[in-house]
Amino acid sequence: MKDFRLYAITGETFHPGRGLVEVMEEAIQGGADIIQLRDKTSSREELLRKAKELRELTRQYNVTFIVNDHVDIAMEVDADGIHLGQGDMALSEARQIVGDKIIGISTHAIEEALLAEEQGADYIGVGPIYATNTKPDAVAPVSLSYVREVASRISIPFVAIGGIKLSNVDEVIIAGATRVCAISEIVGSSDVAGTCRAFIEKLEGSK
Ligand code: TZP
Ligand code: MG
Repeated sequence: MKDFRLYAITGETFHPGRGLVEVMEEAIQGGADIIQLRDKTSSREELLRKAKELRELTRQYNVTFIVNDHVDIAMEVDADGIHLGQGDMALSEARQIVGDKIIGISTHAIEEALLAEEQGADYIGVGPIYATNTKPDAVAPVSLSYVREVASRISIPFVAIGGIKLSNVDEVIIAGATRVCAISEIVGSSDVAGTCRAFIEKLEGSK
């Protein structure tokens, strides 16, 4: 897959009164290089409409587009890939459907990370690093030592997620993350592009 640094996930409750496409376009303009549609409440019809809009936007900017959970919608809009949690469709089953599209897997422990890598995930999520209200059913925060372990033992790209802010990302980077993901800090910002630029600067500075 095309490499990435800043992974922005949608979270419409964090920007009331502002459109989804408008906010995600700002994130891209600030340097986000993967956009994921994550929406646990919309109807299938609504989801499909949003996925089509974000597909069009991401094509325009040549940015990777991932759909969370919904393999069928990812296929229908020709997204670049899908993201699955531990309780979602099995990776092997998903691979049969999506072919060579990107498959990302959420992991919370090294055993899950090693298994995802072995089974052919294209990248893994590592988290939640910190407690977060954005995902009420999230497992307890993993520690920065999990980031260090993944950095030393996993060869596929990994992205740190969960409660990551501009104020705490430095220690995540020091632990070995070269790619980070945020929802509320990015899409809830009054300056979405500026927040993304600030994340990118920190990630660049760590090289
Ligand atoms: N998976 C683990 S934590 C999380 C997801 C989707 C939510 C991250 O949101 P935020 O607002 O960046 O803490
Ligand atoms: Mg899921």
